Amino acid sequence: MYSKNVPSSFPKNFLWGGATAANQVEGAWNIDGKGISTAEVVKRATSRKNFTFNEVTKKSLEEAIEDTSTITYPKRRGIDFYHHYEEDIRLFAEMGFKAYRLSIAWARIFPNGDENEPNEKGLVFYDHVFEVCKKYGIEPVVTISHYEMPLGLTLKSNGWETRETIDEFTKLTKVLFERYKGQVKYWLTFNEINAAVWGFSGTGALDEGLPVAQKMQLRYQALHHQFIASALAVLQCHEIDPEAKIGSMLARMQTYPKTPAPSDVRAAQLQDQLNLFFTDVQVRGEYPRYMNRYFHDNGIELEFVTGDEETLKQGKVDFLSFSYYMSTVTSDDEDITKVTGNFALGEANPYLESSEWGWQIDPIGLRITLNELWDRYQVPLFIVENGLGAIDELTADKKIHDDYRIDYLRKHIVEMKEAIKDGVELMGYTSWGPIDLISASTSEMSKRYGFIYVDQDDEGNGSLERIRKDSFYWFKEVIASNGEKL
Ligand code: BGP
Repeated sequence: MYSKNVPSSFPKNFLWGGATAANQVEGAWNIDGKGISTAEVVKRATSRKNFTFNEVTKKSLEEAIEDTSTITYPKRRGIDFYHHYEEDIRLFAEMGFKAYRLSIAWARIFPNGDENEPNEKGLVFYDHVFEVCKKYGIEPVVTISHYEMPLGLTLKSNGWETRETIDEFTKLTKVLFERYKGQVKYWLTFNEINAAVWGFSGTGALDEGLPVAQKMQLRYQALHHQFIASALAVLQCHEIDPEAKIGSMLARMQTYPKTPAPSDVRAAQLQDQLNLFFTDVQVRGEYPRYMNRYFHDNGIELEFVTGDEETLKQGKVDFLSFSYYMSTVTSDDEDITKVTGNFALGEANPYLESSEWGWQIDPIGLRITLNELWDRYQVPLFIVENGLGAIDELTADKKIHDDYRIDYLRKHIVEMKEAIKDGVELMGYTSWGPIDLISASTSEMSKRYGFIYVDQDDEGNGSLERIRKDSFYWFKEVIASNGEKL
């Protein structure tokens, strides 16, 4: 539609806020009836470049079940949000948050995954969290499964490898939609749905020792089960609470060709297709054709049952959310088994700087991505993760001067504004880890993203005191001015 009006900035009802995940903040891993989750058997990394994220084997799992250490398994302790949520949400409100993205610990609701009745104490915890959000006028944005599931389902059905897990998920989502109807307006089904093809943290399935082809066969089949579970959740959600909106969530990585050589450009195009495949299914409601060739070439044969195609068609999402941290460079066809952490780092881009963890910082890439996603799908977009993981220094007078974080966020917000002027429909922005939390890829505490510092080290020592960083005051101004004062 032609119009002379070019939007000048962020829409009035823009959802500014922050995002966390249950297994990275809650702690309280074994109280009030909660069962152990898959995230809680992932060991802490021994070095900064060592991503332990998907490194779970049959043997390490057995050890983890025996071991009650929260030092070896930091996601069991988080930052004790379970007992600090009132204080933490009050701090979010002080910054002016309009939205808070959080996730549900599935094992708090169904401790083993396969019970008939939910654990009431788990549901009550989220009742309280949503009540506090409401008190401050903060809209909860709830991820149903963020890199975890009850470990019981790994032991029983190898996580998402088996189709029965769809029923367990559907049981969970029904309980959630009915219980929180009217309180939660925005739902996301799976965090970074593409994590399924990266291994354990996405699938909850052990696949060590399998030849690559079989491993990928298992992961793509597990993903198919998640697609169906997600589509069924969309249908359920619309039926139970017609006011609610439910979206997909993708780890978006913009890929550039290493050179203008057409073969490199084609390699980058394939990478991009392999990244957008997930949202092609969830937004458009069917598998894209390019995947037929990819599956064929890689010896992958998916099992569909009658009705699956129809379910995908019916269960299209209302909006598309995504995380954006970096871009990548490629010169060759993607080998997805290369991914060890939560992202494939790709090749070095000489035009970009990197974080200490090697993530290449690319604000303009965010504008490119926003344009691409909008052009491709024409559904509202929501950036639900973005931020800089960095080592922060607490000064003697208890300050954190994190101008590097402000710089990162500012540059990304500037590009978001440009994309809005380009015509992109953007609903909101929840930056990752508004309060310091346990890293997903390495389980470190010292990789911090927050506006709020948490006094805890990698071994779990510290008072857990919450301290406002310089970025806290900066982000408060950003929200108060609706993105005008950067
Ligand atoms: C995403 C995850 C988050 C989060 C973030 C930062 O992949 O959805 O859970 O942690 O990345 O990653 P990390 O914690 O590894 O720095």
